[in-house]
Amino acid sequence: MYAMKVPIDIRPRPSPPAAARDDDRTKGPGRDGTGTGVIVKPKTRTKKPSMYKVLMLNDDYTPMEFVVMVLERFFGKAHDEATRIMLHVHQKGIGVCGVYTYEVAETKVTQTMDLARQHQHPLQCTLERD
Ligand code: TYC
Repeated sequence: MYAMKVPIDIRPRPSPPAAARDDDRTKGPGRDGTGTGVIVKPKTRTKKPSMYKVLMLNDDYTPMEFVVMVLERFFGKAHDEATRIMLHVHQKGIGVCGVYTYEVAETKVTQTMDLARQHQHPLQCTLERD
């Protein structure tokens, strides 16, 4: 009896090529199990958000310049456009400052009402589903 050292390969075996494995490359939409594929248009699950008008109401006391300043500061209007909207509200009683998603519209209403209150102006601003 005698002992003899025999070399053995202890390296990890390489895994089979990805395409030969039975994984999800052969399953699902556009897969037919042959390893060939067709291009499938992905389902688009996008929903347009509801939009909301921010309305401004006329009153007898809020200064015109204050309303113009609010439209410039919170609604991003240029001076001429802000003046046009303010005059429309002054003459018709109500007007649209802009149309936004709910949270943006709500923020603009709050900013406007807070600043008006700080200056003790009765300016009113509200939301309406577009
Ligand atoms: N009517 C106001 C005035 O004569 C001006 C004004 C315009 C007030 C628009 C509010 O939303 C408003 N001073």
